[in-house]
Amino acid sequence: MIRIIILNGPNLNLLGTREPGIYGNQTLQFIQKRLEEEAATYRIDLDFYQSNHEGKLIDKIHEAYKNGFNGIIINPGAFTHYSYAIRDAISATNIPTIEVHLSNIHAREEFRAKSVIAPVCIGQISGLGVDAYSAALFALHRRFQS
Ligand code: CA2
Repeated sequence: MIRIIILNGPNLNLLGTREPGIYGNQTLQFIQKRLEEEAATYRIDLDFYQSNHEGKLIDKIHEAYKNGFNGIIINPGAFTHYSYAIRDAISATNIPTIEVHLSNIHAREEFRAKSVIAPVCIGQISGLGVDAYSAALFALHRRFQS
């Protein structure tokens, strides 16, 4: 069975409670449930994890490698823009990874347009709200479909 982990970075635990104009009004728990339903239709085994801590996200990437996960979907939050440590973890483990963003990072402040993570990912999906995660899951499903 294909195993995929969805990682969410800092402040994404606040989803649905603040700034609905930018990030929508769905909570992270709701998003998780929706993605678990979609994963089940693809027969994908899905893990879901959120942390506000850079090192914990890196530990999860290492764990995914040790446990033979096939793919990663990551919304690194603001770490997107400056975490060379998360970038190195993805690059070192070489697990096919898709970077996702709820908002369009190219249509906001200038500092958000730059991702230091995207160059080590197989793709980046930004600006489609929760559908960014669904699109990433679909893309990984297609990639591993035999
Ligand atoms: O658009 C995205 O998904 C981001 O990764 C979200 C990050 C931001 O730093 C990135 O530039 C783009 C921030 C997540 C903050 O989430 C909140 C959710 C609700 C209320 C406040 C913040």
